[in-house]
Amino acid sequence: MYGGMWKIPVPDIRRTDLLVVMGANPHASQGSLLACPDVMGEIEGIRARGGRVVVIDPRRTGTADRADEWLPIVPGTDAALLLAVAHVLFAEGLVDLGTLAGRVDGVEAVGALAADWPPERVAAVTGIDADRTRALARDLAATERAVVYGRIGLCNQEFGTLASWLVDVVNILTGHFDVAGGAMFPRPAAWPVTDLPMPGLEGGVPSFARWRTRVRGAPEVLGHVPVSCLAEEIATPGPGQIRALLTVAGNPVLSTPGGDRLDAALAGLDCMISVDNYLNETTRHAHVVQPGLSPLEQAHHDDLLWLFAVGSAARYSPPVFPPTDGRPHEWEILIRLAGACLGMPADEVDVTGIDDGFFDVMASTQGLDGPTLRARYDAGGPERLLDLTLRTGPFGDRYGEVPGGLTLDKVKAEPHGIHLGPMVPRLDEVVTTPGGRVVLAPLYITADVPRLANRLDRPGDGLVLVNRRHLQSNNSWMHNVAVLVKGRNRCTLHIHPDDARRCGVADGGLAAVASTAGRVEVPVEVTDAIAPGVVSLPHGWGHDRPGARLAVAREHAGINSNVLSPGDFVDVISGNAAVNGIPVTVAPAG
Ligand SMILES: Nc1nc2c(c(=O)[nH]1)N[C@H]1C(S)=C(S)[C@@H](COP(=O)(O)OP(=O)(O)OC[C@H]3O[C@@H](n4cnc5c(=O)[nH]c(N)nc54)[C@H](O)[C@@H]3O)O[C@H]1N2
Ligand SMILES: Nc1nc2c(c(=O)[nH]1)N[C@H]1C(S)=C(S)[C@@H](COP(=O)(O)OP(=O)(O)OC[C@H]3O[C@@H](n4cnc5c(=O)[nH]c(N)nc54)[C@H](O)[C@@H]3O)O[C@H]1N2
Ligand SMILES: [Mo]
Repeated sequence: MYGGMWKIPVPDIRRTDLLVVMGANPHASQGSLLACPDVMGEIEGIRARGGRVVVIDPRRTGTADRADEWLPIVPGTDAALLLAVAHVLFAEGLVDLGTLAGRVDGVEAVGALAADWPPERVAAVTGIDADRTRALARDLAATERAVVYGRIGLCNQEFGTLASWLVDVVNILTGHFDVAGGAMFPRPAAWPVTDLPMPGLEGGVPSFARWRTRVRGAPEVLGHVPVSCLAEEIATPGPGQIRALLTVAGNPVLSTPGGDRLDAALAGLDCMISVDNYLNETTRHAHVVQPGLSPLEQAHHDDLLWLFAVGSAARYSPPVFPPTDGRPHEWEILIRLAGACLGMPADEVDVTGIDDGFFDVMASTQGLDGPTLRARYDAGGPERLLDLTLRTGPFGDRYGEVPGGLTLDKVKAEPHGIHLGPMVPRLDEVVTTPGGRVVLAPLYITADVPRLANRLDRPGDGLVLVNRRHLQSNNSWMHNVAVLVKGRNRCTLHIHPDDARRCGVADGGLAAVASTAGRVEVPVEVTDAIAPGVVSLPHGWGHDRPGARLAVAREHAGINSNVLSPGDFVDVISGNAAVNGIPVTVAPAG
């Protein structure tokens, strides 16, 4: 739509008057692709200034509890709801692109698609009244500062691409795009590595399915294939079989669909190297583990998340503790591994040379000569790169050309960081499609609408499983910290009282949950904070594998919910796993 996969708009929650949250729970996650200090305080601020917050989620989350309205939706049907919203916008003449007028291609194409999706057609499937859908469309159109925000519950589902695309479509059709209070492209002080041109996106035009996976034939998307293919690619013999694996800060045995099958497959690799601080469910299979320094032993300036921050700012944190045992920094480990993967003996890799070369590439994208610039620095590594990206970023001093501009030294002198203002319109700068126009209706995406139409005719699924996050977990890796796991067991099945009664399970009892992929036994928590027909489990638990060195986590093991995620239940056009909306059965265990 905009010429690159990292061009992701974020909701301007500090200035909006109507926030529609779909499939996100900032109360737990603290904001996803939405970096904002005190994110819930800002969301409550919308109501405090007379605005409104609507949460569309199958669960009544902590965010929904603080909103004006909770609309429980049937999992996986958000794309249908949003197409109906678009339908109303066109049918009632409410489309108004605002500042984007004349800069968007494909508006008519979206109108033609949406014509077939009146709210009445989808209400029975989404569970949201046609009248409510119409009112939502009218409110979005009539509110000067309004925005729809969709996150992981929207993309990690069966129609993830369509739903995520339609969030932007609705924001654009209602004129709430690239303007204050709408969806905007943030402006990081230090430009991130994601600004580099992407292979496979030359000229801003993506091509897909340039190759397919060996076993299942899944199409490549921007160089990626579904991680749910990994176990079969390792386990299936033949030419092209994966025999070596490098993991960096990932725990896919717990985080990916069919994690139990991946667990078994990893044991058969010829070579596995993990860069990780913990010996956990995944890294226990590694032949070599390279622990980087702890985050507290390293300096920090974020490279990625400022790209999704509601304001511009820069902040540098020095290490809290000096590293004690002379271990290398993670960036050195990674450069050495990269060299080794290219066939160099690990101890002969020219770490300094590769670091210099990378600096030169980064400098050249700014029209600067790397070797000349490097002569100004005493040392290489991340801080030299950070100084470069700050100084050549939107607030930088461009090495003296812009007096008073930012440098790393200036940022270091302000331990609490430097505020650089709210988001500003920057469509022209960001969009790199041919002609610099927003491609509102990419064919690759719109061709998926018939699959969604088929979903409308599918009989009801019975119970479906969705995911939930908790403030005190971070995916799988906070569970070995005693203070974060003490108290009530959080790895429980949430189920509505009506469903509990029907399935014969009781609060505090043990339930057997089964899908086509697997089966787990898990304690039950009966709650009305979930829609009937939906159950929920958190992911990232299941710390009972032998060989992991996680003594605290083992005491609070829980179950791996991804045993229930079928690897072939994917959002077909992205290949991304649907870990939400999985059909399951629930019965008393034993
Ligand atoms: N404390 C904490 N913070 C985290 C993380 C963590 O594990 N713990 N993880 C980090 C990561 S990696 C990410 S990606 C972000 C994610 O951050 P968020 O996107 O805010 O993720 P969740 O909190 O999982 O909220 C997703 C919501 O989607 C709902 N949902 C499920 N299926 C559907 C559906 O079909 N439709 C709709 N409308 N809703 C649905 C779920 O009920 C859930 O409330 O959080 C990050 N922050
Ligand atoms: N069912 C279900 N599955 C999901 C999701 C869901 O909502 N539901 N969410 C999905 C999402 S959005 C995501 S992002 C993935 C997350 O999946 P993963 O990224 O695989 O999971 P994490 O638990 O975050 O793994 C982080 C790893 O980094 C290590 N680590 C921590 N700090 C450091 C460090 O400083 N350096 C290094 N090198 N390693 C470190 C930890 O020990 C851990 O092994 O899970 C996905 N899986
Ligand atoms: Mo994530």
